[in-house]
Amino acid sequence: RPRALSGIQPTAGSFHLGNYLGAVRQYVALQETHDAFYMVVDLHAITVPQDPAELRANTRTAVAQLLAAGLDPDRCTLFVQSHVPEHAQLGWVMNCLTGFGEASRMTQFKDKSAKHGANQTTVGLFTYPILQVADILLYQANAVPVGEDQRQHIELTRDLAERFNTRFGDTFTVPAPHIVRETAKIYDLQDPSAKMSKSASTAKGLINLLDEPKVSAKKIKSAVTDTDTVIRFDAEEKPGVSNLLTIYATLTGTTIADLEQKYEGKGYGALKTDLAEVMVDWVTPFRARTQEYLDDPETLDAVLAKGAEKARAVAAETLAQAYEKVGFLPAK
Ligand code: AQP
Repeated sequence: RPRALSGIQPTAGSFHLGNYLGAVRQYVALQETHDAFYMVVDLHAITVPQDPAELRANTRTAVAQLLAAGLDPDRCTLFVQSHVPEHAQLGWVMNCLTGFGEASRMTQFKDKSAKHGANQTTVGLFTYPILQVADILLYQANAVPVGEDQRQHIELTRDLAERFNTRFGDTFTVPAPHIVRETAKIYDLQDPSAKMSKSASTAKGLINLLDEPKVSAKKIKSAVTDTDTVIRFDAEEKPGVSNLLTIYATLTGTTIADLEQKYEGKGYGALKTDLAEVMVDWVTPFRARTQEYLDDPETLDAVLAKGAEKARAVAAETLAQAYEKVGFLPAK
């Protein structure tokens, strides 16, 4: 089986709809076809200021949501990044292989550092894509399910894997991004030209999966569309309506063409009312399942202990090879 690897941050208490449709849904699908490793990337979460107690709670909530979304610990390896120290260890090696200019070209860093300001921007935020390279290469992953915003980081991963292999001999699998075009970028409900994002979206533009269902329904109903009245998919001319159609089709397993037909001659109000209902029907059981996992900390801890053990077995082997290749003296 090919390997898949991906990670999700525990920075907010709740995943948002973009995280789910762009990434987590693909995690669930790939556990059927791949030897899949998924982790909650707490090391990445401290690249911006964090409250320790909140980080611990959010890490648990992230794991509970991944389970609620359909990850099955018997079919994939689910773990917390900091439980596998090899990430930080290989991260250092990768830091030493990356050009400063190369790292400076990461657009996500440019956006985030501009937002935080020079004094609030840590070196950790700068090198976070390089730690992500180590995250992926440790597992010799073939496929990395992510949203469009991560494409550049996967390119960096490929470059560094190839660079290491060329310089030191074949060591790492060169991974490919697994980006599902239709849902690769879910847009802000209030600004359909921007990505739905936990840090950049306004509260009304962002659907948090763990919010009260009626709050999410209201956000759908007040989504920005356009002054036209026809319901059809056109990402250029009608980004707001197209975003709603994408969300609707994906959550219900229908096609956009079917939806266009269903809403022929109907107004935006009808589409929004129905999608709001779809949203409520989806988030209600999702929230309940998440809560069930949170209410059972022993099971959750057992899942993570088993996941960390499985992950470490793979990560330790890769790290040992990489350490040997770069010339570190083996510890006796
Ligand atoms: N709007 C989106 N559409 C599709 N996929 C998305 N992802 C994020 N936003 C969208 C994907 O979700 C996965 C987890 O992302 P993360 O843990 O790195 O979270 P993030 O990138 O911090 O989420 P945000 O909201 O994008 O945070 P900020 O605002 O801080 O940048 C990734 O695979 C990502 O592609």
